[in-house]
Amino acid sequence: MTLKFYGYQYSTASQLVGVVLHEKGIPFEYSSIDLRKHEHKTLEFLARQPFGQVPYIDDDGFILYESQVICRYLESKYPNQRTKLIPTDPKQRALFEQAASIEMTNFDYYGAPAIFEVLFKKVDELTKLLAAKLDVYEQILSKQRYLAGDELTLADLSHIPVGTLLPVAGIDVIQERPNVLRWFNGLTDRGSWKKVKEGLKNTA
Ligand SMILES: N[C@@H](CCC(=O)N[C@@H](CS)C(=O)NCC(=O)O)C(=O)O
Repeated sequence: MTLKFYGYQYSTASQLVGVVLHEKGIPFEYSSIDLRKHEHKTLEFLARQPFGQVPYIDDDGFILYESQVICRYLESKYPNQRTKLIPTDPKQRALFEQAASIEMTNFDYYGAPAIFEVLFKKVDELTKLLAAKLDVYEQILSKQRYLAGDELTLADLSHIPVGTLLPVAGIDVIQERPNVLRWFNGLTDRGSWKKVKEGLKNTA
């Protein structure tokens, strides 16, 4: 069955998925979700993408969201089709991961909020958006111990540094949600975090 792609023309995350679909030459059926008409907040949409965001794909019943994850999935499903986007050689792969991390933490991290601020000029908006996302975390963590299931993964640990700074900045989005708080306290109680908090130093 043809892959179904749900996105919005002016959504940067949808644009990236579109670029990758074209690079890989993967045929797709596109459905426009008009954010101005709040089509991404309907119950039908939320049943497929609980964060109420575009894009997501439906690959023969397999629903997937998060643009970077969709792109990685498409590459791993069609590794030899048209443009190769993720190297398999270990060193080349590590350099790719390094570049991907730089994009997320050094480029998108500053660029996206700057654009948002200039275009919408809503200072409180980011906090409101974060709170709405943590409502979904609260639902997820009411059913499982960690974000990817009942086992700890890197995805959980990745939340620790920024998560500990939120209350310092007066943003109490974690403390207000019992399951998120239970999960987060479990992470910050770990010896690894305590050691980092005490100070990074040689262990060898
Ligand atoms: N991390 C997500 C972000 C998706 C995202 O922020 N989508 C925006 C459009 S670019 C959206 O749907 N915004 C509407 C909303 O958050 O309510 C991804 O990469 O797919």
